[in-house]
Formats: sequence, C-alpha cells, structure tokens
Amino acid sequence: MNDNLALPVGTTLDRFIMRKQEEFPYATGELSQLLRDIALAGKIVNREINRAGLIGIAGAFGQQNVQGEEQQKLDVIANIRFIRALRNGGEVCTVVSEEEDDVIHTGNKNGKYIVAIDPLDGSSNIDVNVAIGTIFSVYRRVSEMGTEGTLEDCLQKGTRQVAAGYLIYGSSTMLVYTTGHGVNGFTYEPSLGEFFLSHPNITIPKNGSIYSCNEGNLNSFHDGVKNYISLCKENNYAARYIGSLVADFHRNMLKGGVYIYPATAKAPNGKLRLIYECNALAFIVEQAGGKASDGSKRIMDLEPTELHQRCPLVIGSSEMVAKVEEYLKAEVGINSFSV
Ligand code: P6P
Repeated sequence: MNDNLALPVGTTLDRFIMRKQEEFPYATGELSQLLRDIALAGKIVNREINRAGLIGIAGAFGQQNVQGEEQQKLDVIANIRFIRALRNGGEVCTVVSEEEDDVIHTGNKNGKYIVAIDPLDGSSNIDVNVAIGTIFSVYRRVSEMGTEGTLEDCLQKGTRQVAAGYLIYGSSTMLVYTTGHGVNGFTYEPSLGEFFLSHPNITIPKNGSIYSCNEGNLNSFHDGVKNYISLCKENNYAARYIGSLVADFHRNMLKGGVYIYPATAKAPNGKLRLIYECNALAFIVEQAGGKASDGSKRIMDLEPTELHQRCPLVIGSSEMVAKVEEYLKAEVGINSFSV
C-alpha cells in the first residue's frame, strides 16, 4: 500500500493499525496486537476515571509507591488494568511500571516486547477533575526468547524504542502514538467503544508562545532557567501549567510550546522518570518535529542505569527547547540541570 496515502479522519484505530502493518511486509502483527491491548486497557481505565466519584474509587489508596508518592486508588486500578491487558495479550514478556518497585514478568516468555508505563500520570488531579494521562514506551527485548525478560531489556536507551504513546483522559479521551513513522491521534467515542483517527500526522510548531513550568520552584532553578522564564515574560508568552504532564505536553504538541521540569531543591535530578515518562514523550515529540533534552543532552541518548531514575526535562517546540539549552549553556560550568 502506498504509505503516502493518508488514511481519512474517522478511520478506526483497528483499521489504521492493520493498514499501517500492511506497509511492512516483515511485520508479524505482534506490535499491532500490543497496541490494541493498550487501547483496550485505556478504554477500561477511561470508564473507571469517568465514574470514580460515583463508585468510591476516587481519593487516596492509603499507600505510597516506590517513588514515595501517595498512591491514588485509580493509580492502583490503572496499573492492574494495563498489566493484565499486556499479560493476556501475550506479546509482552516484562513490564516496568511507575507503580511497581521491580519489573513485572507477565509469564509470556516468548513475548517479543518490553513495555515501560506510567499507568496514570497526574493522578492527584483526579479528585478535582483535571485531565490526566497514561504514558507508555515499547522496546524489543534483547534477551533470549523463551526466558523471562531481564533488567538489561528494561534499561535500554530511548533511541531503541519501537513505539511510544500516551492516553489523555480530558474533555475527550485520546490515544496518541508513534511507531517511528510519524505521530497520529485517535479520539475515543464512548458510545461506540472505538478510537477514531482525528489528528493524522501531528507535527509540533517549531516555535510557540506557551511555557509550562512550576514557577513555585523558581528560587531553586539554575540561573539559565530563571533567565529563560524572564525571556518568556518579556515576550508576553502565556504561562500554562496544569500539573499534569500529559495535558501540558498534548497542548504544546498541538499549539507549540515548551514544558520544563528542571532540577529543583526538592528534586535535584528533576522529578520526571526517564524510562516511562521522558523517553516515551521524547520519541513522540521528535517524531512530530520537536525536541527533548535534559537541558543539554538529548533525552533519548541518556543511558538508563535504574528503573525509576529521574532526569530534568525540557520538551516541546524545537526552537524553544534550543533556547533553554542556550541559556543553560551560558551558565559557566553547568552542563545540564542535574547537579
Ligand atoms: P509539581 C504529576 O505528579 C507529575 O508527574 C506531572 O504529571 C506533572 O507535570 C508534575 O508531576 C507536577 O509536579 O512538582 O509541579 O507538582
């Protein structure tokens, strides 16, 4: 099939995945099935988020995750749903989840893929009805088929991703993903239980006038970041920070903008996690023509050493990210945010 033949808005996710798979004769359908499994879990989580206030699953779960963060009930539910969908789908041998201390082996020893996932990012916003999201990354395993996945499988650089995406549970629910051939967005129609192509070939504007950053931490930012934020104010940019990475990222993808979570006093290496947040969004934004760095180094070139390691994140319109890097470089002796 001619891959330049754009599929029309309204194409179902299933048909889109199938048509795209046809473009790759060597494709065996396993990655297609994995994407369907994620979409299925996303539909279920979407339904539970929408009913949370009615069926007593809003609010805190009463435990902390490995990050030391207060788990919300929906964090736990979303984690169970996505891991169960990936286990039942059969294509994934091992999962790295923000909600799990260690890797989760699915039992699918012949699963070809590894998935790294933040099942529900921004979940503290659930109770106040602010958009939240799921972020995922897919890698081909490097360990031998027929065995359990290994830590090496899970600590691959972002450049080795074969797919990445996010679900945003907002005014509408969307699935946005890439397999390395551009970025496409699908909007969920709950009455039909289907995702439909609504945003084909998403490209992020090279520049923008929106910056997303928690200025409450301003005093502990490196001067380079402080100077960049001053530049934004001088240029009358709009400050838009929802406290939900997927929501801020999605808006910046469509309108242009930059999201900055630098090193702070509370988070000397940044707050966001490399493997299941930064790498996934970095793959997506680069496929859409944008840029993602830790303030100096390309996110996808960072060498992971721990499952839950954090890194500073500057992500969005390429010219805005480059400007932040320029301001940081101007600081003597500071190569990136991380101290
Ligand atoms: P802060 C949510 O906890 C999250 O991981 C991102 O979704 C969000 O952008 C960021 O943290 C908010 O962190 O420190 O500004 O509240």
